[in-house]
Amino acid sequence: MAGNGTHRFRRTALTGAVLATVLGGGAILAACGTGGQGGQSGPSAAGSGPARLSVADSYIPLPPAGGMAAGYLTVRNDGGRDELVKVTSPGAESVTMHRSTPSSMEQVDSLDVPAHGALQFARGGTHLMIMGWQKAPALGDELELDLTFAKSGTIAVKVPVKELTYRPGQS
Ligand SMILES: [Cu+2]
Repeated sequence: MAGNGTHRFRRTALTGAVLATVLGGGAILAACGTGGQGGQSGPSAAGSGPARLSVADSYIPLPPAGGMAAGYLTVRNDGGRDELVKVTSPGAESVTMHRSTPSSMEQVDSLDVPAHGALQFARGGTHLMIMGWQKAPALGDELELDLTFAKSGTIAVKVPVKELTYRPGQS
């Protein structure tokens, strides 16, 4: 019974919204900004649902002299927004998130995973810095990275060590 009432109310609200659009485009944006009118906005808005994450194209180019290595991967998201807040590895002392700037790079504390989008690490852009390897990396090794997200918890991925010149899409 209550459900029916809600449905009917929604339909009425929608009709009103369409009418407002026809009458003047600005009205809708203004309504979104204030929020909460009639108790119908908020939780069901696009992009606010749970994040649905998967990790693809992960690799670590073999560092020339062991020691410090970079790591790259793509976090895909078929749901609402999330945030990568920490990366650790059982096989390395420290993993940090870096962003390249035109002249150098800077460490960042978190990285946005946009709703229905992707967080992409790539050469010359956002990357991981992996230091203090327990065992010097070699071609064909895999390093576990534990990616912790603000909402989705921790996702563990096994990242392969590839040739220094490797790019995703090559084998
Ligand atoms: Cu860096």
